Amino acid sequence: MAFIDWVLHPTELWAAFWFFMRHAPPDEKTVKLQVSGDMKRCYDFLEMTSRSFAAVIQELNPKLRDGICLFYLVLRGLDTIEDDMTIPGARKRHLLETFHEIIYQKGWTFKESGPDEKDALLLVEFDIVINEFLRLPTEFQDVIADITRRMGAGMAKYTRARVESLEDYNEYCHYAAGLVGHGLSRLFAVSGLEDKSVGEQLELANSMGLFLQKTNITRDINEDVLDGRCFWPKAVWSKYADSEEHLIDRENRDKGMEALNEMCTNVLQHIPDVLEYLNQIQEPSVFRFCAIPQVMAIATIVLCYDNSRVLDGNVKIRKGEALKLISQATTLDNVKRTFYRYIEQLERKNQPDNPMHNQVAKIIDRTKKDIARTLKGGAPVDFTKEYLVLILFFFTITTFFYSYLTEKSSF
Ligand code: D9A
Repeated sequence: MAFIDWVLHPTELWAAFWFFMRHAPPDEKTVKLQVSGDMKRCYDFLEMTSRSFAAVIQELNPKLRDGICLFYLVLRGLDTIEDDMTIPGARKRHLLETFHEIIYQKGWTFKESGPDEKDALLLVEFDIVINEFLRLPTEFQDVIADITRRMGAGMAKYTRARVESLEDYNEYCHYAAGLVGHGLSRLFAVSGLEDKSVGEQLELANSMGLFLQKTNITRDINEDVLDGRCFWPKAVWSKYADSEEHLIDRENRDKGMEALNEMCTNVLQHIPDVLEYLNQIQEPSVFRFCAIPQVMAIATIVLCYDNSRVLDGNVKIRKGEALKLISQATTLDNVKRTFYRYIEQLERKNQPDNPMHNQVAKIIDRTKKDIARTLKGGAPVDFTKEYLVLILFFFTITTFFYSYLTEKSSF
């Protein structure tokens, strides 16, 4: 992150300072220290697959931590096989459809991953994950195996089917992410840390997955098309382009932007379910585990809206912004304030001449009303601007005063 970014975003500088104070080694080490042998190796894998998210999983309540760590690694294993374009179709479908049995096979490993698979090592040493999976309480194993079976079958279907309609799009995202929301919600309930109704409200849990998955699919269009795959539903992009390549083509940029904005609008429809899901969660470490990816997603989708850079390459939110989001994802009210702030940012980006303007304006109004109605103290007021003016004011005063003093002393 460039120096200017920190100067322009002082609140993120503070958040970064707070984050590193809280996460300075050796505290993370203490967690690993408490686990040994294969489970320690599993936390190493977790760090390798996603550093930032690994920290959030390691802060989970001990009743859930190992179970969710292993669920994450089983899903990452399945994902690595699905993403691997070097595995022949029939072999890949067989692996995806039987992965829910493979996780019970002691000693199973997989050494056929393609050279570009970043999590290939996880599959090479997957026998270690299986050892620890088999040590989990059976009710945890049952949930993980059930979700792995249904996700594997869904992914196998879409290895030979394309995402044509909006229904296909919702179905594919259900298999790839909605089921993760289902599985986690059932583990939260099984652990006794959350009410059992959380494990039953699966429509809300599904939306938690769809909001994240659709944000990633919308953001990664350039990378996916260049890799020869596309998860944007044809029913959407074919209105604006003759092919996936034409969609990201600079020659066709205006139409490409209309497609991008329609995809962003599709993601925003899941916001009410996301906030209602988070409203159920009582246990603080579970709340943060659920809230952090969601606030990252709202920041990312607002960044993608009407942003031509998405069609040219990978856009990401600033590191400082991510740390600020993590530091503020502590309570439901704070998360609502974060959503409100980004919805206001979206409102500033939503130009009247944008074909999606009216649809997005409706979602903005409804979301602001919902949040203002349920938030203590009503609609949040964003003091950042005032804060900046204040800083500037003091800066000028002190420089003026300093130059006056130095001048006086030189006489
Ligand atoms: C999640 Cl166990 C994911 N996915 C994520 C991460 O969050 C969700 C994969 C496995 C698990 C959990 C997640 C977290 C908390 C509650 C959830 C939930 O539901 C109630 O899933 C719906 O992205 C992957 C899917 C979206 C496919 C589900 C967050 C994560 N973020 C990465 C950044 C990124 O863009 O991948 O992994 C990271 O921080 O490195």
